Amino acid sequence: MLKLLSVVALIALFSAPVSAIEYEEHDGMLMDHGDGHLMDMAGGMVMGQNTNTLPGGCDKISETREVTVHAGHKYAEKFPGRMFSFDTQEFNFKPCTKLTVHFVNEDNIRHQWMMHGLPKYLYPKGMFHIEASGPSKISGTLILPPGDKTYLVHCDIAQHMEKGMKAQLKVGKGDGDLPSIPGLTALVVPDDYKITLEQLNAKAHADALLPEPVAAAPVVANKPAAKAAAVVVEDSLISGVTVIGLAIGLLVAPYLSRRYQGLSVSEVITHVFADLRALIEWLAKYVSVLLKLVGLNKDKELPEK
Ligand SMILES: [Cu+2]
Repeated sequence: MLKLLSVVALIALFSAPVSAIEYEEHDGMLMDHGDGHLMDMAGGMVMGQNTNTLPGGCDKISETREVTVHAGHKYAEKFPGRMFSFDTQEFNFKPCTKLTVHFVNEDNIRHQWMMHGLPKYLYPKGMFHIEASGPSKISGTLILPPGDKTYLVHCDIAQHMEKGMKAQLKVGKGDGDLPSIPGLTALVVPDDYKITLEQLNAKAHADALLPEPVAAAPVVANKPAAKAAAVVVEDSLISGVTVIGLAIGLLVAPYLSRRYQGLSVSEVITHVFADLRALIEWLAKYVSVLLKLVGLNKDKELPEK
């Protein structure tokens, strides 16, 4: 009898679901921050919530619908080359539908269900947006506008749409299909697996009309490594300076526009020349320091030769 019981206990143990995911339930916990913006401290958020204001052109709510959308890596498995996806790529609703979306994030990262192109007088930035950090369920409601239109739905976390988390929502008949929707429409830029990396680089060179890499400056005998190192130093120096220049430009542009605001043309010119002079003086100092550094490195190399 004891043996039988233990066998039964063992069977029960092994047939129990293995580590079911713990889902956070955001609904009912969200704080209303006004303007349809709801959020909680656990990473759940709804923006553009609208449960009762009719969009212009809607006489009444045509119907009330609910849809559950799952989001996660596993839904991308059937789309080769994609990483994230929703379980549904196309939604269809009548104009003026009151729609509640139950969003279920099944990954241990943040995902969104973000809809674009809605009337801006009703939805901030024309967006309705549900977001969940980690495995969780969260719901949001909006009222769809009238007319036939296709709306973009995606996850706006960096690269998630490009990696497959993209869908379309057609109100009425919609007004066409969006590109690059997994399993639905063709990629805007199709991958070409026939071309090799070398061919791609050669093509890029030809396209940019770049000169072919110059073959060999004077070779230091038996020291190809030293030569390579010298080339690398030169390359990194150029790209480093370029990057610094760009960064300075980006940082300085807004400052300059503020600095010269409200001045007459001649005043601006005077200021620009004074500033340029200061900048050149500063750059001269900077370059001389750099040259000194390069000189020091050369000195270090000399004993090896
Ligand atoms: Cu995402």
